Amino acid sequence: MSGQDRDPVAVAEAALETVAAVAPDVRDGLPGRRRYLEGENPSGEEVLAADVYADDLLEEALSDVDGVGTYASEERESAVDAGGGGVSVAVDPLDGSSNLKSNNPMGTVVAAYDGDLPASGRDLVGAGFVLYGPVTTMVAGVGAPGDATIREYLVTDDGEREPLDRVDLPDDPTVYGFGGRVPDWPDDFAAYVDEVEEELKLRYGGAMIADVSQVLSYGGVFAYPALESAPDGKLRLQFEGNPVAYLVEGAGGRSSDGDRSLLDVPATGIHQRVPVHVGNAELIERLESALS
Ligand code: FDP
Repeated sequence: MSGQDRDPVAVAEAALETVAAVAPDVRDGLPGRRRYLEGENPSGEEVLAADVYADDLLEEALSDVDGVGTYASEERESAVDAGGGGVSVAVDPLDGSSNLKSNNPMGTVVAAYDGDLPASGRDLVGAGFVLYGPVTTMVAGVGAPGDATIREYLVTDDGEREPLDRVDLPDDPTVYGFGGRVPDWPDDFAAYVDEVEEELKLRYGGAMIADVSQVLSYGGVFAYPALESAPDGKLRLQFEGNPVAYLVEGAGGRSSDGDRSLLDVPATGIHQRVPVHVGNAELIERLESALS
């Protein structure tokens, strides 16, 4: 059986295991790579030496996974052909890397799509993230969206995954975190925030994956919304919006671009941006009403 014929869910599982295996090397490489390099990534952001280092490690390891046909990353303009066909992996090698300067948490995000990129979130066959916090953990699931059980793992120093608990959003939400400058928020979003801050407490750390992890742990809502200056927001659908939607929806929550599940947003480009809102279903329903 050629790699291209391998069960896409098995390929996604192997890709997630590979990301966990590389995570200790990514983490170990951070201390000496906190400086910015010249130039920008395809989204026009500054690039740290650590971004490039993590991207190179992940490209090499994931391209070797039997059944992975394409590797795409936030740090590269175009996808890399890893044999063609099969599963496409889309990776944010260091999500929240501007936190490296202040030594706050960051993550690695991976999305495995059964098909060519750009792909719909409905084509996901697995997704996960590594969180480089006080402890290195992974939150991940495989299968079609809605079928996946989302689980947290401890990532050992050897890059092995030790299963911890199943991840289910707590029913009683407590935290919120919203990106973007307050004067840049559209009025309807700002009105929603006024309501939410009466009920929940602010937790915003500036790395999507760390902020989403707080929502998964405590319940609540995370958003990087549409801004007056950037109607599509900041985050990218293929690398951030879709995998986070897959995980939060799999944990019993909801995702939205303001109107519909992020998984239903048509894919138009590898680096396309999208407003991201994820969290407890009731909070996302209220958000959609506020923005309609
Ligand atoms: P970063 O630019 O540090 O990589 O992916 C982009 C991202 O971080 C997200 O992880 C994070 O949620 C957001 O940008 C933070 O943006 P702000 O600095 O505007 O808060």
